[in-house]
Amino acid sequence: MPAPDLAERARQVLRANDAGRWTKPSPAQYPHQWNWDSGFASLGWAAFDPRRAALEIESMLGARWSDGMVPHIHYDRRYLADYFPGPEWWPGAQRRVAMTGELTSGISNPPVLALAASMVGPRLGGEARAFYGRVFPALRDWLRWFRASRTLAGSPLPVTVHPWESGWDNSPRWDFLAAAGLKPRRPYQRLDTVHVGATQRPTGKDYDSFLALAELLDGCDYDLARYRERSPFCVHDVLIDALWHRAARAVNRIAIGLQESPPFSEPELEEYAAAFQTLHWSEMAGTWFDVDLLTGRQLTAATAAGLASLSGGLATPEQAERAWSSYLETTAGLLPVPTAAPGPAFEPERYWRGPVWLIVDWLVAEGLEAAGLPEPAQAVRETVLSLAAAGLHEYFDPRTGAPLGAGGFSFSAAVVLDLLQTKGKPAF
Ligand code: 9WN
Repeated sequence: MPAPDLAERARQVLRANDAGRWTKPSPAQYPHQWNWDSGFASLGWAAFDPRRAALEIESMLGARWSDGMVPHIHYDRRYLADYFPGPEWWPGAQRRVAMTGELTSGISNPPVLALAASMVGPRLGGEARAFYGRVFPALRDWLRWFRASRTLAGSPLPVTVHPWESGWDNSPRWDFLAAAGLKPRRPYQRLDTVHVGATQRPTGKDYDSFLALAELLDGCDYDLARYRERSPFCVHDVLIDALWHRAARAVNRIAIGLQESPPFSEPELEEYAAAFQTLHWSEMAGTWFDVDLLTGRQLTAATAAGLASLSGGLATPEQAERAWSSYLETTAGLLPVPTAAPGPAFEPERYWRGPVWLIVDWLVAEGLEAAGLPEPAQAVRETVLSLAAAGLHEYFDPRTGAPLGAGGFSFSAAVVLDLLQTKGKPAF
């Protein structure tokens, strides 16, 4: 499909999903504002309406908690009946919002939003400084929250407490959770299989675990130490950890442009980067893995999370080369980059268990480029554009490229728009 036609289709998706101050991820399936979705969506808006991009970021930050946390869902009161689970599954969250009346979930998301702010700013021309001035304090406080409220003694890396927080809900990365056999106390009715076939969604067992963890977290009043004692799910998520580093560097650059002192010192970032490598890199496998805090072991499911973590800008060129070529080998014959590699856990049509997600490809391409591998980065970007031509869906079958999941998907459209235009310079 010619680039101008694809760009127009992508713009139409964002316009159709525009809820005013934020963008619904998809018209029917996800009617609220999601944190990392808004980060990606802002990159798409920035390609043709930079002020709307700025609003996307600011509206997400408007849902922050008073301790700095920026939640993964910012509920839209108009559509509460259309999505499950609603804010009633996170009652404690509603007491913690900085702005009275906002409704949110009780967990966070990969900090793409901070990185996106540094990419949107340059598109705002003379309005960039004012935009950075408005978003800087909330972005800084959010990143500090990861360090203040989500670390345990002995490591500077944040702890992830829920598969929804990772954004990779039912990935084989989190299959160990099933063994705990969690069930929520309350009965519930899913709505996600109304618009998308059940074979493409998480299973009933997955939902039991997701909801039981939400109850557990809320029951612990979102206190990490208490939650850790009771929960089977406490991990160092390789992608969140990597993106925190990239986001912190972006926020430091924003601070410098505003003539403020950078909130994250060089020694702090260096200590963080060293901890990331020690904890997540596997010399044997040649990639980065998540770590289960309960056992202290790496979770070695063969997924694209390690490759996506290249987007944190923490890899040496040799590591990036190894991680890329080994994943290519294990996923030979499939379109790049399947979220999980063939093996017992691989399900090419089910959500995060194999399909290609364009946002993951975008992150992988960013990371390959940052690690000095522009050719594979370009190949991944071309795959994004050719998959998108088949429909701007939520995810794609890695065998055939067939579009799957919800249609008219904002973050898929957004990364396409970003790739079709010349890159903005980072911050100022
Ligand atoms: C739960 C909105 C979100 C994405 C996630 C994706 C999916 C929600 C769901 O949709 O999760 O947060 O209901 O399945 O897994 O990455 O942010 O697009």
